Amino acid sequence: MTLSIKKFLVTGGAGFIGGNFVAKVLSEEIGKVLVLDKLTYAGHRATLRSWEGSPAYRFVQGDIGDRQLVQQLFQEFQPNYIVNFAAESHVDRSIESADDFVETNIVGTYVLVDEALSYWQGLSGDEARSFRFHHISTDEVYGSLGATGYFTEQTPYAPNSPYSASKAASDHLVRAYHRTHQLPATISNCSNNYGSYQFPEKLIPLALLNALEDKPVPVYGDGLNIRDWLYVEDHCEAILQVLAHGQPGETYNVGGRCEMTNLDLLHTLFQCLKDQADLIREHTDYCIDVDYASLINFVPDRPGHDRRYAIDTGKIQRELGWTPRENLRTGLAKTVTWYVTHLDWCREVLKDNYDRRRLGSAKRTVSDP
Ligand code: NAD
Ligand code: TDX
Repeated sequence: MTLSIKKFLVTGGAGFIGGNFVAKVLSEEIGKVLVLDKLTYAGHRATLRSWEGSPAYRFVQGDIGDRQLVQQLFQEFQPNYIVNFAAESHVDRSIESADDFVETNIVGTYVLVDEALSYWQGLSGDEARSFRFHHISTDEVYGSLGATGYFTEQTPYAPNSPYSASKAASDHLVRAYHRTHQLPATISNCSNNYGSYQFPEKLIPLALLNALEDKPVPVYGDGLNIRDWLYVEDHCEAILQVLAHGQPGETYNVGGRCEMTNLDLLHTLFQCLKDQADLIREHTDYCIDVDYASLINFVPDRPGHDRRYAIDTGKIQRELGWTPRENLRTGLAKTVTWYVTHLDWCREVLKDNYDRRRLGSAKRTVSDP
């Protein structure tokens, strides 16, 4: 895609989608990037290592809720685009405690959008006209679908987890800053992403590592919950299209047009592992004669587990010409190759952070803090 060289302030750029977005902007020489990231358990400098030393890239460790820091970075860097990926992103963790979700997703987004307004009001001419604040959100704000139908941009919000409720609140704040103050803001609500650099707490990387290590793969409930899977690089391209051609005040739904039950997804993943047995043999000590399907381990369901998500991508397709390039087979094949050849990254990000145990499995009781 074509954009004149721009300055992108990317929050949450050391995370999964943000890291892929930074890689796209820098490798395709679309712009300069300043990453602001708190480096929580989910954010890692290792994800951005290839860019260290590049004159087009700068990293600052900090919180989007730190008003003084945010103000200072806006003034120093003078971004054309602010892209807000920073968030607590894991539903299971939000079941254990929603504190960080409220703090970052709601309060942090409020501080960021509020400071973006002051910054934008200080711009003039073309700089002011072309400035965009883009907020990354999720299809989970729409709640759960029955057997039929799709989420459109008109679907009423009905979030069911503390995570999706906090994302819904942040979407409302961004939208309100456009309606009330005319801040040129856009929002995208995307379905489940997969690809390189995803922290191994989410279904695909967790199942992939467990299967490689011949460990049980936990499947919540009956495994028939449906998600709409999108390869992360397709999501990053959609974001660039929204920045370049999206209308301020608009929301764009982004999805893979790839609905799958969790069980079907896992069987497809296992087939990809089988297909890449030679690569696994070459890069690891793991046994490749594993009956991966036998590792499936049904465990108690996630409380409040949404049954089905499916995105109608008609608007972004019609108005911005975006469609996903990868299908699940090609995207998963790339993902398996990436993880098998980046097990050092997995070890580094998991170390002292997360042992891949089940999170958020039980409803909280009165005695819980
Ligand atoms: P992630 O958990 O991998 O990364 C989040 C990043 O934000 C981390 O680098 C973390 O350190 C950083 N961060 C957290 N709190 C911060 C704070 N207070 N200040 C600054 N940085 C902070 O998440 P992800 O999967 O890359 O998701 C990115 C965004 O996309 C999120 O807003 C998420 O809600 C949204 N989203 C994710 C998916 C998905 O499938 N992963 C789908 C749709 C939307
Ligand atoms: O071990 C598991 N077993 C399992 O059956 C895990 C981690 C998940 N699941 C199920 C729950 C979901 O139905 O797999 C499905 C996918 O789960 P996650 O990977 O946790 O993703 P999900 O809860 O669908 O949310 C993701 O997509 C939307 C991201 O984490 C969100 O940030 C994004 O907004």
